[in-house]
Amino acid sequence: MSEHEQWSELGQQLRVDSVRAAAAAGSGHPTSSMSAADLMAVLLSKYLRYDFDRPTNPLNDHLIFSKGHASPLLYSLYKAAGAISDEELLTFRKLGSRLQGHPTPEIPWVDVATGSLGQGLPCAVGVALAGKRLDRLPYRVWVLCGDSEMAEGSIWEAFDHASHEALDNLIAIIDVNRLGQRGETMLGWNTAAYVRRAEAFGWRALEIDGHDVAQIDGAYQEALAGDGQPVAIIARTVKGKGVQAVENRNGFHGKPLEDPDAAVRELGGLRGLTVPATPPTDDVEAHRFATEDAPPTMWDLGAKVATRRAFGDALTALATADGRIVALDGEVGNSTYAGLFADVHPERYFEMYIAEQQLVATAVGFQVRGWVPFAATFAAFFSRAYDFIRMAAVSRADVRLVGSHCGVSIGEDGPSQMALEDIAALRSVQGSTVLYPSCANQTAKLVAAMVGRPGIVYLRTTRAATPVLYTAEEEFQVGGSRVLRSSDADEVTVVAAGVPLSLSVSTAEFVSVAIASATLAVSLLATGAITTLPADASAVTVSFVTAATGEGSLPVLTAAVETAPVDMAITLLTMAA
Ligand SMILES: Cc1ncc(C[n+]2csc(CCOP(=O)(O)OP(=O)(O)O)c2C)c(N)n1
Repeated sequence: MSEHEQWSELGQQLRVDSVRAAAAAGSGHPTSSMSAADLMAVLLSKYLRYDFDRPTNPLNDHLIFSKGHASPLLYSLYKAAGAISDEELLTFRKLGSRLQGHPTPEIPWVDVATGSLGQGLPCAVGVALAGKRLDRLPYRVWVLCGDSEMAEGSIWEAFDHASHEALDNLIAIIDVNRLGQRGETMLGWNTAAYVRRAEAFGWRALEIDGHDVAQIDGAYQEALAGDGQPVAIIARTVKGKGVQAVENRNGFHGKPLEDPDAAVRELGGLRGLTVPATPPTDDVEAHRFATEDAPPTMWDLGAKVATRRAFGDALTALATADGRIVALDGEVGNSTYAGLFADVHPERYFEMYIAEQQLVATAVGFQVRGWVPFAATFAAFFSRAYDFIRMAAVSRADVRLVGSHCGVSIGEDGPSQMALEDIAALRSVQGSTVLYPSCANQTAKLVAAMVGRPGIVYLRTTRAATPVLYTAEEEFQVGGSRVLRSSDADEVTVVAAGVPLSLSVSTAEFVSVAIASATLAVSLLATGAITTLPADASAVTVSFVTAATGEGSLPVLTAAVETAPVDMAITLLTMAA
């Protein structure tokens, strides 16, 4: 059998196995798998450098299915590579199987969870960028995209960044099968339009017939030219290719084939081909950044320092001693103070411009390769990347996010710049940690704690300078709380963090004196690290309480809140007065 015939045979096997997997599951996306089978057959047979026995090999290529619903194809490829058995393939989508409906890194050869379309390519940009500027290794990043998926804005953030960073180690294979979920895609088979768009974004575009193995081979060969440009292979394909009942027909997306046995016969029956991928052989080690001891950052009690500034100083010092730490920012580094990091560690700093989805996706890509990314922007703007954060949690990614300008205290900039929902939004992400430091010394301690903490770890920082409340020697336990001050006369407990805590501190002195007639005194319980409500916050949760006096009259208490219950605060204060 000629090489080309072998590739075509493998393509048919991948189709057969995709049909069988979906049939066994009673669900799945066989037709989306069948269109890209030949593209994957040639990739596995000749181009993918991958050691399936050692997925952590730093030299391995990366293969990311941005169209994650084509998981039957990916798992069939794993079977063809000898990585999983036929028996396991048929556990697809069953409870307890690692072969879930959409790929996740529970499978050792999967880098990032996909299935929310428009995310695989941006994450791949992160991996490819790590290859170029951090690891400095010759691995390539291959990405399979759907054509309907190309309507996602995040795809074009990825295109933009990949060419800006000259990622010629990135190859996007676009499976232009004309159909999406409910019908024809925006561009149908107008492959020329994809070519023009890719080229306009600074990519090299190669247009091919995605079922002609010779053309596929030629395109992959050309894609490896390494001329400073990322490559888009625009492959015209047929959805459901090989089975007449579904081929190029609408209405069969995301459904197992009605007669899988007939389909397998039509595809030429079962095959037992095993095509082990070629493991990488380069003799080169991943780059490591030089480190040196750095004194921890600290501030004097009572000094006024914004926690965003403390974050910038603390991270910069930590990175001097820890070469794994990298920083990214969404074109606001002079506001978040991530820019301080850029001044000292320019090689490990990444300007992501105003592209928050790509900002988070790049961080996810970096951690795939073991780097420790801190991604910063205004806290409010992480909401633009919320689905990337949600999917990063599905990936079990270790990503540190730092959002500045949180809460109403940013004042005159107005609500468009204020993060008000961020505590609730980030805390509801599975396995997340939300940190809200109250002073500079505490910020430094929490930034250090973020380095080794798994999952999505979010630090919200404040624009305004607030007093240093804790000494640099104090230690903080994530999830803990402590009593800042209290007395036997206390009737109310104020639980607060961040700006509300510093306001409460100044208010507490005033309240206990000013309304002594009402015998109200306040004890302060500070939560430096909000993970859940602190177990010892048995009293009342009030975000913050400010007091104001009317001239010559009794004190007027006003409750102001950032994210917590206004009614509760007002009721509490009314009762007290
Ligand atoms: C962000 C997002 N929106 C919608 C979906 C639902 N969905 C799953 S597959 C699909 C169609 C994808 O079409 P295409 O990218 O052309 O891939 P094909 O299946 O045709 O290969 C849609 C809309 C999704 N998974 N993610």
